[in-house]
Amino acid sequence: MVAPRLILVLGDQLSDGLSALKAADKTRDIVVMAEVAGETGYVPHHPKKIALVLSAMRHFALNLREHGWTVAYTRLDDDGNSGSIAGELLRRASEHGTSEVIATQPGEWRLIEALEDMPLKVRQLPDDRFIASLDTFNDWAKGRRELRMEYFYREMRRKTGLMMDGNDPAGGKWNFDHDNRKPARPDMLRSAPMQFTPNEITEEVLTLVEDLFGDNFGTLRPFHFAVTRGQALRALDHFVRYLLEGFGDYQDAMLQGEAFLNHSLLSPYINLGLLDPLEVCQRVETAWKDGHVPINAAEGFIRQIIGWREYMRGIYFREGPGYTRRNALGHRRALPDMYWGAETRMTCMAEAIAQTDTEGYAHHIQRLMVTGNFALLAGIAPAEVHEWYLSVYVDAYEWVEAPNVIGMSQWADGGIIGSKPYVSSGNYINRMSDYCASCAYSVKARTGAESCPFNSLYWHFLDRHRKRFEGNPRMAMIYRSWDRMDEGKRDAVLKTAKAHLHRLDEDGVL
Ligand code: FAD
Ligand code: DLZ
Ligand code: SF4
Repeated sequence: MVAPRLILVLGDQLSDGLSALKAADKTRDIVVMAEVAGETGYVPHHPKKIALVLSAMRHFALNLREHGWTVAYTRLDDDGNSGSIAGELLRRASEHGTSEVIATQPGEWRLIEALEDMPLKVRQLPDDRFIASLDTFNDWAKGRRELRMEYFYREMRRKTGLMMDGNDPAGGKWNFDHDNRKPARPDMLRSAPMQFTPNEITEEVLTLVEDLFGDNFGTLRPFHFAVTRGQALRALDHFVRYLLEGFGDYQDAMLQGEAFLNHSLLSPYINLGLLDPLEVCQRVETAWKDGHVPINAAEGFIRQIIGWREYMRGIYFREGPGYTRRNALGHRRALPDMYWGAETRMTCMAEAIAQTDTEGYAHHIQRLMVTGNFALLAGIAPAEVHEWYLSVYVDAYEWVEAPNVIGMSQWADGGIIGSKPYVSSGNYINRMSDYCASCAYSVKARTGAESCPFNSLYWHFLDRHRKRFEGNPRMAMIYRSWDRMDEGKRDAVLKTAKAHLHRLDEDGVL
């Protein structure tokens, strides 16, 4: 008899069409899936994230078995669980008398290297659940002085044909962002993302996670995520029907007590492999073609997926394993306790972090312009910021989290992703949200203990990194305004920033 091969399916590879499954022979091979401490513990993941991954894995394994696959599944609390993916492969290899493994390339260098180092014959196939292969991305990037997402996105529109009129973009423009970015109105009625009641399998996982990870940051219950492809498809349908219409208009808005607004909450499902990015975009395109949603909503949404998501992955793999250690601005401050829930008087930070705790979710602008902006202005070590984001969001996997944090948010890669840092004073947050009206700090003030910390920290950041940024044409105007301020005022702003930072270091909160 020919020895079976082991077919590795990781927790975020839950796709029927996974390249490792496509290369396998159902009648001969054994699918290996393993809940292991190495994966549940490489960062202190939010309990909702662990529960989502484990429950989705168990459902996926069940489905594979129903379709005739032999699955060797290890539960986290099984006796003999070796604690790592490599250990489980070795255990199964010895059990089944084989030394051959077929895997789909993991989304993290750490695991790619672990598979390469194994004393088994491991074949890592490309992960083709993306629109651009890594070769396609590298070909696009080769020889370019700047890797701007917008140009990559246009290539992806051409490649997929999404919202194209022949060779031209539908509606005559590639990008409708000037119609977007409206602030939210508190009286807007909108539906919430779809919620699912946990079944027996999920309940069992929730109890396990409660026991083992109850001390991690984040609230486990209530748990309403989709854990199967069928449920994820229903969540997609719900988003397209009820929320997509306002997606473009309100994608940058922030509102107290409203975690989701018009956002899709689909990233957890796409990243797990339950939804295919192209099918999601095609569904959105159809809604636009059928006249159910405006062009700015459909184009804005599709750009996030075939543009930003694909681009981020390309950068992560192009830049190599050292990317998460980059620190172009030399930031060294420890991550303050505020990020782990210590009570803060800053309403914007309190809102973003509280919903991160309860939901394992914050939308893009909260991640970028509230928690990310604050960390950058305050000079927090990017590696600590990276670890926080990787831990606390249910959709966080290194291939997508690291370029968003190290590159886009913290400018720690020295400008590969962003030509200038995403920094702003409190003004931006005030414009896009209703946070400032109920904040203990004054968004109108730049100096004094009660002034909005973003205001003085913004200038402190620009002043301390002047050498780096003053030659950047996109930042020249800002430096001119700083220089036009009278010297006494500038000193007072910098003194206020230092006082805020001192308090942050002393108390861990502002
Ligand atoms: P929507 O607002 O509904 O957007 C639709 C989809 O577009 C998302 O589901 C997602 O698949 C995709 N998307 C949008 N923006 C991005 C982006 N910048 N990069 C990649 N995909 C994007 N996204 C993750 O999936 N995992 C992360 O760990 C992650 N960390 C982030 C950290 C920071 C500091 C920042 C600024 C952004 C991060 N993002 C991350 C990107 C983005 O914030 C999330 O994809 C989005 O908030 C997910 O919520 P949603 O599904 O409701 O998105
Ligand atoms: C995130 C995660 C968690 C929490 N647990 C597991 C697990 O027990 N077993 C597994 O195969 N995968 C898990 N994952 C997903 C992996 O961490 C993910 O595959 C890698 O980080 C690569 O993206
Ligand atoms: Fe945030 Fe400043 Fe507004 Fe307070 S005043 S909510 S700290 S931006």
